[in-house]
Amino acid sequence: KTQETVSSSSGMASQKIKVSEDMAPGSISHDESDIPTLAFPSISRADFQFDLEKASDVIVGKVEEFMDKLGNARLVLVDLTERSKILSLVRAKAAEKKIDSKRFFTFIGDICQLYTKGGLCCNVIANAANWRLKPGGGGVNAAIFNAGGPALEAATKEQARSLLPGNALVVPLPSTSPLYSKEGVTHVIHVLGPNMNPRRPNCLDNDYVKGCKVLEDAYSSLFKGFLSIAN
Ligand code: AR6
Repeated sequence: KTQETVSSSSGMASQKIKVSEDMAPGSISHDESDIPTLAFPSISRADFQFDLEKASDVIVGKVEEFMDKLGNARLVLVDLTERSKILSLVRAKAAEKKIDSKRFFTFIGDICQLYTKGGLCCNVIANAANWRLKPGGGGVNAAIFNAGGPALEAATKEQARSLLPGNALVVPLPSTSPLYSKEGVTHVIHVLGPNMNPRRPNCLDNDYVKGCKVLEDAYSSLFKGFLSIAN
């Protein structure tokens, strides 16, 4: 008996997993939900106004660096619309570097509804947070705290009250959170990226030497945090 699960809302990131009862041990079996998967937004790209080309270079560079540590785990860069420039740039640069598209791919959709709306199973999602780790503020932070409910807010407070730029915080999600019960998300990783927006705290005033370093640190902390859960 063979079943196929196709998870793609866009056709851009088509993942096809075959489930077969007579597969050899060790080959891909089970369904997609068994594969540790981190979905992450492009950190600092919108409200924090980080340069698009530089942000895409940092993402692809860091993904490449972590590829051989992933085992069977997957990394998925998410954005809301098919017009997303960061997704197309990252896809092109990842293809140039011949990064394995089964281990790293892009996906269009709301990071809070990847399973229910997109059919993509992600046990971990990353948040582009603010330094106070507070709900609201717009962007993906508002969406994730809203979807995670009071359980996410309480679990976050238990771990820490603030975050420095370039750092990530792994928060185990209580099963009472709708993100857990509906979407299958067991952990949220808050990440604080560099800020280039003069109207937000700790603005780097276009210092991209520092900015790129902080963004690289942010993705390193994020991917290390994910691997500590996945392995
Ligand atoms: N699903 C997937 N991607 C999203 C979603 C979503 N629901 N919402 C936004 N994005 P941003 P930052 C994408 O602004 O630049 C907040 O106010 C978006 O298109 O969320 O790091 C916090 O409180 C973009 O590609 O994060 C902080 O103060 C990416 O997520 C500040 O914004 C990041 O955009 C952080 O700013």
